[in-house]
Order: sequence, then structure tokens, then C-alpha cells
Amino acid sequence: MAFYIWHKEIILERTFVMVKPDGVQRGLAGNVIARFEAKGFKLVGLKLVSVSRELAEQHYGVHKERPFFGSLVEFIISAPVVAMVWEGKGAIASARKLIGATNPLESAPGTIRGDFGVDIGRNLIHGSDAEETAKSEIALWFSEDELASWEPCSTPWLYE
Ligand code: D4T
Repeated sequence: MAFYIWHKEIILERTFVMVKPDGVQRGLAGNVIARFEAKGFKLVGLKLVSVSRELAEQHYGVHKERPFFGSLVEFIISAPVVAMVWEGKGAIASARKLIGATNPLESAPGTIRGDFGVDIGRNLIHGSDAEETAKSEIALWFSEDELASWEPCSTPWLYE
């Protein structure tokens, strides 16, 4: 996806971000949304989801053989999550930077996990790790008609 400001082509990416049950329970969903908004990304999808076991197992299918798979699935289905799609230049890698390292004790201060977490099994938030995973996770969690098509008035103030 791309758009033009004057003669410059801006390549846009979409990424899937999920505030996990611990983040929702701790009242941090608003803080997460505020950080993505403040960075300059555009919200195109947002919903509170009580995740089914099937969806959790599909989402984390890549970790099926890992020892933490069972507890991870139980955790994700234990309480609602906030599922989101954010769009912008470099959104996939940038979201991962805003989120921080997998283990919150190793995440830099200033990142979401670094500021709010201590345990790897309660690391607050998920973000797609690459273009292909972003595409498949967005399709897994959202239908096309749940994704809004809109133009923020801030666009020319964010992009040169
Ligand atoms: P997600 O996928 O949730 O954004 O996390 P990361 O991309 O940062 O990390 P990951 O895929 O390696 O791990 C997925 C998920 O599993 C939990 N986890 C991970 C855990 O409970 N114990 C562990 O030892 C590991 C490695 C945390 C994130």
C-alpha cells in the first residue's frame, strides 16, 4: 500500500497488535493505544475479543512444540484481549521497538514491556514480527469490513 504527498511515495505497512489479558486486566490498554497514536500510526482496526481456544492455538501455532505453548494458550483465553491493526511507514518493525524485547526484564525502559512488565509469561502485548506474519495475523483476527478506510488530518504533518 502506498500514497503520495507531493511527488514522494510513502510505502505504508499494516501490523497486528494485541494487548494481552494481563494488559487489559491491569488497565493498560489505553496507554498502549496512546503510545501508538502518539508515534504517528493510524488505527484501522480495534476490538475487544474473548479469544477461543481454536483462535489462540492458530495464532500461536508456530510455537506448538515449545514447552510454554500450553500455558500461553491458557493465558490468552483467560480474559479478553484488545486486538488492533495499526498502519504507517515502517509500522511492523517500529511496533516491535515500541513493544520491546520478549522478556520484560530485558526490554529497554521506554518500551511497553520495559515500562510495565517483569515476567516473560505476562509480557502484556503482541506485535507481528514480519510482513508475512502481519498479513496472516490481520486476516486471522479481522474481517475486511472491520478495517476502516479513513484519512487522518495529521498525515501531512507526519510525512514530508
Ligand atoms: P509475541 O509473539 O507474543 O509478540 O512475543 P514475541 O514475538 O516477543 O516472542 P515469541 O514469539 O518468542 O513468544 C511468544 C509468546 O510466548 C511467551 N513466552 C515466550 C513464554 O511464555 N515463555 C517463553 O519462554 C517464551 C520464549 C511470550 C510471548
